[in-house]
Amino acid sequence: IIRPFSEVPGLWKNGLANLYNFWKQDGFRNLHRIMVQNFNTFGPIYREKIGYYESVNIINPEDAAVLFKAEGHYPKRLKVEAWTAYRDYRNRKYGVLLKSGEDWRSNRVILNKEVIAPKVQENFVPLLEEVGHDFVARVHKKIKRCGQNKWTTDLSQELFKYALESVSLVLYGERLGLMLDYIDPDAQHFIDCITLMFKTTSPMLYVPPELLRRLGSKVWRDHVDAWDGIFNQADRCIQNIYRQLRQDAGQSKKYPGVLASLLLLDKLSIEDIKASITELMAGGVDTTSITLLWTLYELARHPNLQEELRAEVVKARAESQGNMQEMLKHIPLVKGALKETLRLHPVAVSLQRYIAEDIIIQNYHIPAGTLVQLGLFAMGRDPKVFFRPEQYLPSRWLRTETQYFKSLGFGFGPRQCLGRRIAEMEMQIFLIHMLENFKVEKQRHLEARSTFELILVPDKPIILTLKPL
Ligand code: HEM
Ligand code: 2DC
Repeated sequence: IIRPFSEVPGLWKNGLANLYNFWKQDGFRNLHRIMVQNFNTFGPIYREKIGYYESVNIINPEDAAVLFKAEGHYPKRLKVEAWTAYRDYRNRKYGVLLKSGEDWRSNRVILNKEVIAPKVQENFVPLLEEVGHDFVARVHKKIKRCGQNKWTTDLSQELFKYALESVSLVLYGERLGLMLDYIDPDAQHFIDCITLMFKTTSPMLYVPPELLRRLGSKVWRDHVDAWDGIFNQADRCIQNIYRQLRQDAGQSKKYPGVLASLLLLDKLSIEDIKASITELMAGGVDTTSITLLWTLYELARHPNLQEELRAEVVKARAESQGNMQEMLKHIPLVKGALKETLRLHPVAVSLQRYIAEDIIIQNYHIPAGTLVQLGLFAMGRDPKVFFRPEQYLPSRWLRTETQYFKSLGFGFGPRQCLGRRIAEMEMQIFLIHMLENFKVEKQRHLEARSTFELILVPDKPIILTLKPL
């Protein structure tokens, strides 16, 4: 027997009261844990309303499959209104991240060809390898300078620079020089702006940004400053390439980067290209760097596993005679480690879709148009979904047991992460280089947890020690 939508358990009748309770529980930073609590209280499906934000939440992989089958031709995520409000306010175009309908699809199809298609991926490998190599050289230098044959530090700033250098090289075909001793202050400002942009977004998920803007609130002003900084820096990079491209018509055979490829392809308007390139540049920093930081943290906590991964990498290097593209096919455990990191420390607390048709989940009828969220953080830690979920076990991804709708860190389907392949290659190449060169250790008492700042990030600095092998 199928039960009506109105009977889905949960607190959805008084959005304002729920917002107040949410705020009392410090929900802005604990969203992921509150979701786990709610699943424990209400079971595998619950309905909620916080402020003006209404959704149905699910946790099972089988239910995720039902959700994604109903996403329709133009999949739509939760609209992050702070992001669209900024663009409306400054009269800037939406990129692929924020577009919808046919406009999204036509842009996404063209971007897929230049960013995610297997054919272009091979162009990225040597670029990412170069940055990985420079990162290792930089760490060796830091170790020498310390004079203790090791380097103990919070690596997050270094990883931000690594990620920005990598994504910029892929997008622009040019180095920013962030692996050098003295770096461009504008690039550092860009990094700080992204962090501020994410941080100031989360409070505005539950209160309309438009309202905050009219009230002249600080969080809105900081948010505008952050995006201004992001757009200004991206504009400078884009202008630079655009000018160069117009000057030397005699093109070299070398791969020119995603931006130049899109300009030469001439299928999207310059304004559309600029909007999406800016999003790719901004989306490519905190996401991969924090995932790498969590991975190093887990490897430091599991020294035996670290040795196992190192052995795999050494063997892969020998088998592929140093050909990186080939090498990437021989590191299943490294790939498993990255999946395992995203299971326990996902970047996105949830995946969401406004469903295009009515569906039935857990025997409840859910009408078309409802915002349905898959609790990605909660799913990754659910013992009904993963055997011994608290254990970091990369090898669980090698087994033949079903992985049906369980590896969703980058989302699913045509609206999944556009940067996925760049991110995966960038992270794999980074780990290869690090494992070949350093041992990673952590302080005995360090226990970090996730905190929600729109994306999930460590709640304290992760101090690691790198020792040359
Ligand atoms: C979208 C995760 C890195 C650019 C997304 C989504 C997730 C995600 C979960 C939403 C997908 C969905 O709704 O199904 C991640 C993770 C990353 C990562 C875990 C790294 C570990 C990157 C990078 C870039 C990027 C490096 C840029 C180079 C984007 C863009 C979208 C997106 C543009 C929106 C796509 C669209 O709406 O069509 N990402 N991401 N991401 N990501 Fe990533
Ligand atoms: C945040 O309740 C929590 O990849 C909300 O690279 C629901 C929600 C909606 C959209 C998600 C967001 C969450 C987390 C950050 C994501 C975003 C879609 C894309 C974005 C997952 C789960 C991200 C980090 C992009 C960001 C690109 C941007 C900076 C230009």
